[in-house]
Amino acid sequence: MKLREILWLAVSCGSVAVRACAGHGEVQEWSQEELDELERKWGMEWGFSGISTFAHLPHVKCLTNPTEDFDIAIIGAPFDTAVSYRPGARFGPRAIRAASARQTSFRGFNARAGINPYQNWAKILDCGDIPVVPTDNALAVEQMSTAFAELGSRAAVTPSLSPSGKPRLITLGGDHSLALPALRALHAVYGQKLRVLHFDAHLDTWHPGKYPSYWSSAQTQFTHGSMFWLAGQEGLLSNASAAPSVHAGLRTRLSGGDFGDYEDDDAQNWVRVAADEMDDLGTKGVVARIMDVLGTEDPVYLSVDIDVLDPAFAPGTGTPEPGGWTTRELIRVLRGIEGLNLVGADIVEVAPAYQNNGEETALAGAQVVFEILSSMVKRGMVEMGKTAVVEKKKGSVKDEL
Ligand SMILES: *[C@@H]1O[C@H](CO)[C@@H](O)[C@H](O)[C@H]1NC(C)=O
Ligand SMILES: [Mn+2]
Repeated sequence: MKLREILWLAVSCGSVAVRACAGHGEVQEWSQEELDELERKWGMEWGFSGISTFAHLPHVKCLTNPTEDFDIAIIGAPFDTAVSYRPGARFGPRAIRAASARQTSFRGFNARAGINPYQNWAKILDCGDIPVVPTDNALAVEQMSTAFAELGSRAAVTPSLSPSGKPRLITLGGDHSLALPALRALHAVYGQKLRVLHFDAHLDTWHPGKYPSYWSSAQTQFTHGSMFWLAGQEGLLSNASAAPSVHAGLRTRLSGGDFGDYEDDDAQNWVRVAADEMDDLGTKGVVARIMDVLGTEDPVYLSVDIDVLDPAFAPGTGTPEPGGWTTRELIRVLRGIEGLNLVGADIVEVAPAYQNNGEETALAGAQVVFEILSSMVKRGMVEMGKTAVVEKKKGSVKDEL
């Protein structure tokens, strides 16, 4: 190649958007109009196309991009080595992302909520997964705590519409033990004790000694049934009797021959809503019970164990218990509690290996995330003084919900 040609290439290839710079001598810069046209032509994704991120959201590895900002992030924690029964929730984040494929920004209007969380004020990203080690739980907890604290302490893009100006994380689990590192991070970021709303068949406030074994170690203390006990011990949870945390959907068997587990739970400042109360109170009554206790001001961490649903609706989970809520009931309850001041959330215990190809467990998990996103975005709209879109029904009165 002659020197003159090399110089010519250096000049013409210097700009970013050039076509055929080393080819046949034809050089053309791409205008913004042309790039927009390409986007219109090829940028669209069908539900079933594209690389699997949550709801086709942009994917950024936020942990390796410290300057990336967001209002709400989806973050995967593929960790399942603290389970007491079936393992497999490490595949939960992948399954939930795949099951979210029919959530798109262009058809993301939540008719129950009256907003489209994907076309509103909030910048929402899929931040990928924390590379949690599967071979050392002490290290795994340290990794998760560090990752949640790092992401959670960034500045929100829209601080005036986010609690304390901080962005919010929605974690795709993973087994339920990840709530401990999540609460550690929130306690550090907000500098205060947290209240928890916990949907689950199980208490998860069990003293580690409630899993009797001659063989124990520091590591055996940390399980997906003891993490709220541990969080209480560490002083992460509100211990004021006027500001308890709430379990909802309970139907677990208890230890031994009495209600000792409930007494331990009372002593840890929890209020319990049993699964069966759905029959007696209905979704509105369950919502009222929860909101009466938690109110709309205190920061609340929302933790959703998919086993709150009946195994008929969510068989792909680690510790299934018959007699749970339907997916529709859970969705109605989640819509009803949209006034909570949510500072973070998780959806855990989705273990896709234990169900068929219908993806019902992961679909329910993806829907839970959609409802939580809707509530977080709607809460910001309330801060803005804006309201959701109200349906105009022909010849009928808008129903109260
Ligand atoms: C709550 O915990 C703090 C320590 O974090 C302690 O000082 C306080 O007495 C506790 N309050 C109640 C009501 O137990
Ligand atoms: Mn649980």
